Amino acid sequence: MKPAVLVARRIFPEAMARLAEHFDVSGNPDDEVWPKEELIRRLQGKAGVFVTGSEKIDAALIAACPDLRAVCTMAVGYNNIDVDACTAAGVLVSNAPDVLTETTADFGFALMMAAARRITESEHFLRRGEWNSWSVDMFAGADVHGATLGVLGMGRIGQAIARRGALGFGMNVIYHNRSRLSEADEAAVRARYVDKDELLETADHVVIVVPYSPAAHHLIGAAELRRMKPTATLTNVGRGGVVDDAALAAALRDRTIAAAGLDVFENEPALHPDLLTVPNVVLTPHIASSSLPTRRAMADLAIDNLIAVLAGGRGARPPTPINPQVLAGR
Ligand code: 8YV
Repeated sequence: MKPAVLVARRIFPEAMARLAEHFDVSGNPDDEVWPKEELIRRLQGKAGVFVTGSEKIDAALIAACPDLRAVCTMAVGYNNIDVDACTAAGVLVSNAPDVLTETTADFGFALMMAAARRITESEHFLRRGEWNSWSVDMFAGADVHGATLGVLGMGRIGQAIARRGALGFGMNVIYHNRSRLSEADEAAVRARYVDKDELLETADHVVIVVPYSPAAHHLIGAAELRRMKPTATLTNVGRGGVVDDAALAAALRDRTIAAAGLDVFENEPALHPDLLTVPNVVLTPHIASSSLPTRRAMADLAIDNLIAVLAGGRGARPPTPINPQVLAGR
């Protein structure tokens, strides 16, 4: 008998077909996540669950789903999963790193450039039919080439953004991270470590790629925004909640900083209403990893993990486990 697996949200038909080769699979046909009670009900008798970045897999859910042995997310971020509760219950958790690094870095760079060069703001001006003549400072923005790029959060995606800045755009790259890179890694991405205040005060463009954790909540708030140059931009492709969205909207309105590019939000998919009224922010709906090949690779990696844990036989190792210690107990 094949192990039973639940797919908590609509995914590609090809991914469902691949799962069906190995599992007795049932899925959510919709993009909406199920309410918690319904998710728990549907998880009864399931050995594995395929999730994305939004379903709350908390201690209560784990306690209510005693058959569960694997929680595999197609996201790299896993702040929606209580890993400690999973570990205590012997449930393997995996995420999907690496496969989305370059795509997400491309998008982060694009958002930063769009904010710096005022691309969506000027497009809206065109769409409103307001372009009547040339003017010397029309939508004059900030340069990206040769500017100072400050990367906050120097994991895989941060390093990929730093490389783009240094090698592609001749930027002076500084970074801040909980831990410093090795000398060799710093040399590879041509980035110099600074403290957070120096990064905020010196960068022309700050790009945030910090995962969410309670310690990172509002890492950037009103006080941090005041440290930045009035000509600077702030881009966030990490996680909502790392930036205080109300404080950022106020800083954009008051021109404390020049512009922002945001792909992630505190209460997404709901946006802070003030962000919708300031013109100098580029807003996208959490799509930084969304190229088709990358989303397919993310889904495949989650499936690889499910197969290894639930159908791989003795000794099969999931490729990207978060809590591999639970495997030792099996
Ligand atoms: C996902 C992300 O699109 O991987 C992550 O952590 O934020 C995005 O790439 C999202 O979480 C859905 O899986």
